[in-house]
Amino acid sequence: MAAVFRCAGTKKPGQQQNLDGLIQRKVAFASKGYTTRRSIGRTGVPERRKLQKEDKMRSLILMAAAAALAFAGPAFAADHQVKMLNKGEKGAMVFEPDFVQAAPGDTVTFVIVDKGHNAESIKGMTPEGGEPFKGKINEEVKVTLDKEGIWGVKCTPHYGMGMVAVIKVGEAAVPEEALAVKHPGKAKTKMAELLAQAAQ
Ligand SMILES: [Cu+2]
Repeated sequence: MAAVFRCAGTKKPGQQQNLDGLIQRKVAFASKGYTTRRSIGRTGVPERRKLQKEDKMRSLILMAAAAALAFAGPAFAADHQVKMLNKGEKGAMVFEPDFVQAAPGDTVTFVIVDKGHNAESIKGMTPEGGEPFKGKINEEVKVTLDKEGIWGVKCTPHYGMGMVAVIKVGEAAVPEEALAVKHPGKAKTKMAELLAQAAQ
């Protein structure tokens, strides 16, 4: 309010009235919660709408920036979907894809597409501290990959037919223990290929 008195001496009576009116409008705006950071023109309502619009725009921009930060951050976890199929690009009885590169904190979901499959972690092929899992036949399994390392996964009834998959979490090396695991039938060569891929 100090400005009012400072200006008053230099204003003619009419101008003083205008100034008083302006102050009153500012006070009215302030009491309604509107900003008084900038001068408010004679046309009260359109100016107020303009300010509201600008405030809305500002908060939208802030929200967009916050969302962009959240998505760009390393904490954003992905869900990798692995289909269980009777026939896939690589032949009969397959996980597709059969190799997944994941980041710690990601999840992998074994999706039921065809009946008669399951997803089970292979003994000796789990990251240190990783919780082994075993889905029932026709059960969708979602696993949280919170530990870096290598997961070997099999479909129990089709293990010997080579229905296996490897999930690599982070930049882990393939441990000797995982390389030493014995696999039946076609899973033997299939797993050797997948572990070679994981070692790259
Ligand atoms: Cu299967």
